[in-house]
Parts: sequence; structure tokens; C-alpha cells
Amino acid sequence: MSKSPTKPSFARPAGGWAALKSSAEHLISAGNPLTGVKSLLNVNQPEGFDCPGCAWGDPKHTSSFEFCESGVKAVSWEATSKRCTPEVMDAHTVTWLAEQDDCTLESLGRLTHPMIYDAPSDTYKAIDWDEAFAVVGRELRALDHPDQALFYTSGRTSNEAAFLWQLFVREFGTNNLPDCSNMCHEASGVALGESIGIGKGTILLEDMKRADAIFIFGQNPGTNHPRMLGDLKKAARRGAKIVTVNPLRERGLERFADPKNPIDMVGNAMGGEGTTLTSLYLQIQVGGDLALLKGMMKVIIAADETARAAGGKPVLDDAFIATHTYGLDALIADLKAEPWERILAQSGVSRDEIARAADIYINAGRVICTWAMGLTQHAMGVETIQQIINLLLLRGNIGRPGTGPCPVRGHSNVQGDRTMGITELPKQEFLDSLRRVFGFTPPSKPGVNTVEAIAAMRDGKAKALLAMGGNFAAACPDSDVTWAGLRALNLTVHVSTKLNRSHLVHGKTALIFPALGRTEIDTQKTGRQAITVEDSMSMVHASQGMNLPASDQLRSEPWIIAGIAMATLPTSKVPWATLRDDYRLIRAKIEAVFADFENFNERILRAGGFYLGNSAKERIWKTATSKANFIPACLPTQTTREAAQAQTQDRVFTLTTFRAHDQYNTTVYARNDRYRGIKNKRRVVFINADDLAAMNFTAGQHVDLSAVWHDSRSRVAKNFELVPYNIPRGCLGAYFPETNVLVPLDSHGARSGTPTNKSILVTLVAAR
Ligand SMILES: Nc1nc2c(c(=O)[nH]1)N[C@H]1C(S)=C(S)[C@@H](COP(=O)(O)OP(=O)(O)OC[C@H]3O[C@@H](n4cnc5c(=O)[nH]c(N)nc54)[C@H](O)[C@@H]3O)O[C@H]1N2
Ligand SMILES: Nc1nc2c(c(=O)[nH]1)N[C@H]1C(S)=C(S)[C@@H](COP(=O)(O)OP(=O)(O)OC[C@H]3O[C@@H](n4cnc5c(=O)[nH]c(N)nc54)[C@H](O)[C@@H]3O)O[C@H]1N2
Ligand SMILES: [Mo]
Repeated sequence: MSKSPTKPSFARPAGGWAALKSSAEHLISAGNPLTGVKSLLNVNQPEGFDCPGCAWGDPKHTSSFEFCESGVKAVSWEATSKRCTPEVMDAHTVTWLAEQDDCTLESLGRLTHPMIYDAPSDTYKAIDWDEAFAVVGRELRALDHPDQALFYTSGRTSNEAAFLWQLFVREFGTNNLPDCSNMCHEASGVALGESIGIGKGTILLEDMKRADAIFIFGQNPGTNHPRMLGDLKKAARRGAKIVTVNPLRERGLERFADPKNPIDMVGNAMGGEGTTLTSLYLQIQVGGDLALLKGMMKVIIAADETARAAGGKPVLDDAFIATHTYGLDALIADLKAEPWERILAQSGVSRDEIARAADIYINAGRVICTWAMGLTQHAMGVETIQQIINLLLLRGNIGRPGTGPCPVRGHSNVQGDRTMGITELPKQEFLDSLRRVFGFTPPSKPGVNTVEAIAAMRDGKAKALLAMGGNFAAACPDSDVTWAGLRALNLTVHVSTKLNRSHLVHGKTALIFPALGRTEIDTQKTGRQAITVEDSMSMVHASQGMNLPASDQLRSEPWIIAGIAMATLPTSKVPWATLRDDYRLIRAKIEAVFADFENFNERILRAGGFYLGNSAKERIWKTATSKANFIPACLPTQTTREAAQAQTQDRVFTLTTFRAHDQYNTTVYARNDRYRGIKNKRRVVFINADDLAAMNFTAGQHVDLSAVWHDSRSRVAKNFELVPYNIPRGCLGAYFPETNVLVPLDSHGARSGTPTNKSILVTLVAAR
């Protein structure tokens, strides 16, 4: 083989040999390479388990070897040989553990036993499952009102577990079901619901093969959805135009060598450049998407008017607009009223670049727009996503092959959890179904979302938090407020696979329930069980673990929920034990509640599972107007940074927070970020070199970041190393969750409740 290229890893195409090498390293450092490899051979196979890595669709879960570096990490770290036993927990006080970083906690390995916090020794001690359930039941029944309890869900939870979880919570008497979605794609659901009548994307994997142009907003698939890069590569090779909108130059969106493709890999070993993915890269200001989209639409409307005046073919799809949409005139009036100066200043890109993006849109017969957290975690996230829909509607780019919106989901079953009723705002029709099937009356009073849950803890209104997976303490904003809230609770219960921050920032009575992971065999009284999940493309399929459980004390999530429910609700109307023993019966109940799950048990036996359907894809608009709605949004006259700058002498920056390559949300596998050139550190802040000079700082110097917000609380993240980076002036980037301390609790999307993790106003001072 020829000498490997000497370019630094961050200058090479994403994927390639570096991805394979890293995958091998993860298999080895997770400590169980053989089980790891065996597990990988079962990922996304018809008889295997669904990759817990992300929610990008698979080519029908048939037989191709579909996995990626990110999946390798998720799978190998779940199949780790390391064990966090009661002996390990006995050897460390919770106070000491709480001082360790997330990477160290992860490295302790899989939790093996149910445990309860013992205050005198400040340690966690093993407890029997039955005894533990009795404690939970007693605490929950002692509350003055069911609304004093909060029931969090993280998006890896299976459909079966999610359905049982919401069922228990509603029979208990509350809709307090905050979930990770509130911090993730909530803005997408709200925006899509109002615009096209369904809170999900409309595209299928096949559509990626037919699009002439794909616009990617605020997403880093090289790290977070690597399997998407394969589909993008194929699109680029057949001549589709890819437009990327991102303040950072993300390596994975520029060039890609597919580790699953031998030809790519030979090219990569020869120092080849990989496939160029992006044709036009718009490096906008953080939060500049709304302005950019409005600029593009202004150009499109002007081009349409010119074409019509000259007697040419209109740019807009008149027939589609007339039959299917509502509100075009108001949109055009709004676009005309928006001054170009504001659009250019807020987007941070030139008029020429905006015109080029609009041109690509106009000249493409079929357009897909994808997006993720770079759009949703902003104050105007809903409004921004609605401009994407407006853009698509102008040329009938919804409900035709090769077209449509695609919010690329995060957790592997976050979309399915919502489908199963994990929401604080349930529809009455769904509650009526629950009553019909189970014979109890579920509460109709709205519950709290994640931010409201934290406020309820802070204000003493909440007394208990039970979490189905996730890491509430680390993932949530305003860490000091969240942590004080958690510590004031009477009860915290976490169903988890690994030790994390949330176990260490705990209530008076605190329990850890260790659960089986996706990769493990789940055997109940009636035999081996499968669960189901739904991907970003609304495909539902079964998943079955193959590995022996990490400990004989692990229990499945459905088993644990049934245990909690039976201990809490002695006169329950739900046959918990029967459902626990045979998940086919849970699916039969799901079928009874939801019309689109008919023949659920039969349909998951088909290779690839089944498609849930999508009304907007059929051009059926379940909106208030029964049409797809054009919904305009004004740009603010002043950005939040300009407003904050007017209040202080110090230079105000907009900080955006994101994931490094070796992390899965709050789980940090290693302290590296290969594509951004960062090795063995996480407390770094990316800054434009001109800003560095203007501030009289030097590369490598350490600074403290202070949030600028209108209350009196001080929010400081200390000791971050400055790294000059290709990011627009005025913007900074850093990793989550180290920066969550900076996000004020009441800084969230006005209509989504999503914390503004992608635009935090901060000032910098040299660290002492
Ligand atoms: N390996 C791995 N896979 C994952 C995850 C993980 O942590 N690790 N997490 C999963 C989850 S829950 C989710 S939600 C997804 C997250 O997937 P992403 O949304 O890709 O995640 P982030 O790392 O937050 O990246 C956001 C991207 O938006 C860009 N960005 C930041 N601010 C702005 C802005 O104002 N405008 C625009 N246009 N872009 C902006 C950033 O530069 C970055 O490229 O990934 C899922 N998959
Ligand atoms: N500043 C900032 N904050 C953010 C974000 C950001 O971009 N910036 N992103 C937000 C987003 S998009 C999300 S989705 C949230 C994520 O919020 P969460 O979903 O709450 O967090 P995770 O880190 O995914 O949860 C990891 C924990 O889940 C448990 N776990 C893993 N697998 C399983 C399993 O199979 N079963 C069970 N029961 N438990 C399991 C493990 O114990 C692990 O420690 O964070 C949000 N917070
Ligand atoms: Mo997410």
C-alpha cells in the first residue's frame, strides 16, 4: 500500500481509513473487541438490532452491511466488558464521583445492579428490585398531587417501553412527560404541524436518489449521521447539487471517502481527496438562517416576476400553489417589505451567494431540505423552519418523488416515542382512545416540557423526577439552576445503562435502575422478545438483541415500568404482568389505540418493517386551513447580539454549542474531535483569528466565558482554550455539555420551549 498521506486528519476527507482505524480503537478501548465485532455484524440486519447510533433510515433493514463509525462507538461502548458494580460504587463517594468528568464516568462501564443512595456513607448500595419498586411506589403515592411528579424520556426508548411509560404516567394522573425532544426537534414538530399538518418529515430514502438539489441546514452528518454521507455521496456523484448552510466549515460536508466502499478506500489510502459533496457552502452567521432563507425567497419571487413580465415560464408552481396552498400573497408582501441590508447583515453572507443558492433552487426540478440542531435550538427556530417549508412550497417541492422536508432526528427512536404518546400536550382524540382501550380517564390538563419541569423543581412545585434513560442533569440548560432543582427533590429515579451525571446530582431518595441495552437478549416468561423503533423516515421495524446481558440483574425497560406501575397503582386497570411477559400483547394494545398500527405484530415480520405513512407526502394537509400554509416571519430589527452589545462595553459574541466526534450527547467516549483537529481536550472555544487578534488574545490562551442575560444570576464557564478556527467573526463554538451552565433557563424558543443552545450571548475574559 502506498505511504499514507501526511495531511493532518482534519484536512483529509471525512470517513476513509481514519474512520476505520478509529472504529477499531473504540472496539479495543471499550474492552471487548470480540463481542463488539459480533455485535456489529448484527446491526441493522433483518434479524438483528436497530443501531442505537442515530435515526437515519436504512436501506430496508435488509442485508447490506450498514453501519458506520458512530454506530461502532455506540455499539462497542454498550458491549463494553467494563462493569460499574456495587463494589465499584462502594469504593467511591458520590461527592468524589461528582467531581469527575463525563468521560471518566462513562469509562466505569455498564451498571450491573439496582442501587439506592445511602446518605450516611455518601455512596450507592445494591438493593433488590422488589424493595426498590416498593420505595418508588411509596414515594409517589405520598405526593399531594400527581402533577408533583415529572417523568422524563430519552429518545432511545423503544416503542413498547414508551407506550407503557406514558400509559403508567397517565393512569397515575399527570401529563408531565418532558422529553429530550423538547431540547431537540420540538421546533420542527411545531413548525411542520402548522405548515403542512404533520410534525414529521416527508422524505423516504428513495427520495435522496432522485433529488436534483439537497440543501443541508445546521447539521454535521460526518459526526452525527455518518450513514447519511453515503447517500449524499451518491447524490453528488450523479450530479445533484448540495448546498450547505453552516457557520463552520464541517469536514464531513466538504469531502467524503466511504469506509464501506473499496474503491473509495483505495483512493483514500493513495491520498485521494474523496468525493466533493458540497457545491455551495454558505458560511452564515450563527442564527443567520432566517435572513438567508428570506433572501433566497426574495430572489425567487423577483425571478418569477421577471419571467412573467417577459412572457416566459413562471418560476413558481402556479397549479400546486392554487390547489394546495394558502397565504402566498401575505408571504410575498412580507418578503418585499424586508430590507436587503437587514438580510445581508443578519445572514452574514453576500447578495451574490444568496443569489447562487436561489439559482440552484430554481434550476432544480426536485429539491430536498434537511436540517438538525443548527436550526432548532434558536429563539426563532419555529419561524426559521417555516421559511424552509415556504421555500419548498413555492415550487411544489413537497409530495413529489425526490422532494420534501427532512428534519434529521437525533436519538434512534425519538420520533417513535412521540408517535407512542410521549408528549406533555396530548391530543384529546388520543386520550379518548386510551380511555376506550384501558377503561380509565387520562388527565387532559397539559403537562410540563423540559424547561417548565426545571422551573417546577426550582419553584418547589415538583417533588420527584423519574427518567426513562437519558442524562437530565447534563443535557438540560442552566446547569446550576437544574442541579439545585434536582437536589431539592424528594425522589430521583433513573433507568440507565451507564453511570452518568444525573445519578450524582440527585434527590433525597435516589435510585438507579440498570436496564438492558438494544444489543442485549431480552428474555421474558414467554420467551425471547423483540422491540420496535421508528426512524426519521417513518419506517417502523423490529429490533432484537444478540449479546448476553451485561449482568443477570439487568431488566428490560418494559419490565421495569411494569414493576413501578404495579407498586404504585395497586388498583390499576392495566394488565401489567401480562404485558410485561409478552411484548406482542403490548403491540396489540398499541394497535388498539392507534389506527395506523393495524396488524402491527404481522407487519413487523416483513423485512424492512413497514411505512407509517405521511399525510403531507400524499398532499393531504391536516391544517386549520386544510391547505399547506405559507407562514411569513419578520426579521427582528436588531439581533439579540446587537441588543446585548448596546448594554455593555465588553465585546459580545454569539456562542453555538455542538457535539465533538467522540461523544454521543452527554456520553463522552474519548476527548477527541478528529475532523476539527482537536485531540485529547474538550474545554476549547473556536474563534475567528481576526477576533482573536482584536481581543488581544493568543491562540492556546485560556479564557472564561460569561453569559450575558437580563437577570442578576452569574453564569460562567471557566478555563476554555482559544482555538483559531474558520468561523465567522462575532461567533464562537464550543462543546456541550460543558457549556450548558451558560444557557439561561428562560432563553428558549418562544414557540418550541427549546433552549437556545445554538445562540448563547457571552463575553470573554482571560482566565486566571
Ligand atoms: N455520533 C453522534 N451521533 C449523534 C449524536 C451524538 O452526540 N453523537 N447525537 C444525536 C442527536 S440526539 C441529535 S439531535 C443529532 C444532532 O445532530 P447535529 O444537529 O448535526 O448536531 P450538532 O453537533 O449539535 O451540530 C449542529 C451543526 O449545526 C451547526 N450550527 C450551529 N449553529 C448554527 C446556526 O445558527 N445555523 C446553522 N445553519 N448551523 C449551525 C454546527 O456548526 C454543527 O455543524 O445527532 C444524533 N447523532
Ligand atoms: N448545550 C447543548 N445542550 C444540549 C444539546 C446541544 O446541542 N447543546 N442537545 C440537546 C439534544 S438534541 C438532546 S437529544 C439532549 C440529550 O439528552 P438525553 O437524551 O437526556 O441524554 P443522553 O446523553 O443521550 O443520555 C445518555 C444516557 O442514557 C442512558 N442510556 C443509554 N442507552 C440506554 C438504553 O438503552 N436504555 C436506558 N434506559 N438508558 C440508556 C445512559 O445511562 C447514558 O448515560 O441534549 C440536549 N442538550
Ligand atoms: Mo437530539
